[in-house]
Amino acid sequence: MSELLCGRFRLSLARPLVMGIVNVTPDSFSDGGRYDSVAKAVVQAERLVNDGADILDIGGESTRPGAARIPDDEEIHRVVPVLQALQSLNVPLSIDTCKTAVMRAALDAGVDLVNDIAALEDEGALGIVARSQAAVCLMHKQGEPQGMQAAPHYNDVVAEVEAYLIERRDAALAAGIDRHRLLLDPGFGFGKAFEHNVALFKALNGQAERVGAPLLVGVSRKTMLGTITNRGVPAERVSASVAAALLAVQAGAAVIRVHDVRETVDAIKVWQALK
Ligand code: 9MG
Repeated sequence: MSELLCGRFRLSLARPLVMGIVNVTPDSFSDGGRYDSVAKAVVQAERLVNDGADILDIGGESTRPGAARIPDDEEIHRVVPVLQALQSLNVPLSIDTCKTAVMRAALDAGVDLVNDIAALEDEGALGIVARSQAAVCLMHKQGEPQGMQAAPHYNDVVAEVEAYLIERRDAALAAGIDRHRLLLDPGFGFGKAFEHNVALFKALNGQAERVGAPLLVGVSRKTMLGTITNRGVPAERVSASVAAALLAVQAGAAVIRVHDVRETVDAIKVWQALK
């Protein structure tokens, strides 16, 4: 049975894992910055754990399309106190960052997983993670969050995304990261038009085998679901997100990154009992 080596934890992948999102970002696209202080982030994290989250993903810089970048020290200042406060929860903690300096600070604060939308491309990132015990999620994106949705272009989106994931997997392995520490992610909504996201979603079946590592999928409340359901407000996309999460786990996703943990956990339990 496959396992994910994840810092302090060995996580069985015999059932899909639910990663709950904790944004410590004043401009977060779906929660409007309600959890922008340490105390509020901790309350949010505890709620997600009670709702059944297997992993908490803590992010200090918004990655939504058009979001502004913040300096390294500001991001560290936002996330490290939250990571320190959450250590005692005894739940795997993930840091959502693409910056080497933030990874270093988060690893020093005891983080168990590095969730990098830039697949450890920042200078020094591969080495920092290799020297730790943390798991890592390597995600595909085209362009940068500031302008990535302006004109995404692919000749064959599935082939190009999978080739990139294989290239970054091999870079991680070459740096000394054990394959049991790896998750790969096609990166829904990151430099992808609606039709690219649909083609990628329909290709999830068998993708983990093709790219050689378990998949993390994040579609929670994203624009592609708003387009399908005609819901312009992210918070109104909960049912759509649960439906998409179920389809993703049915197609073999190992980890689902979600805002709505309780709803997703219940749906996965029903799927497992009745499938
Ligand atoms: C930070 N973040 C936002 N969306 C994401 C997604 O789809 N995957 C991963 N790994 N991280 C994401």
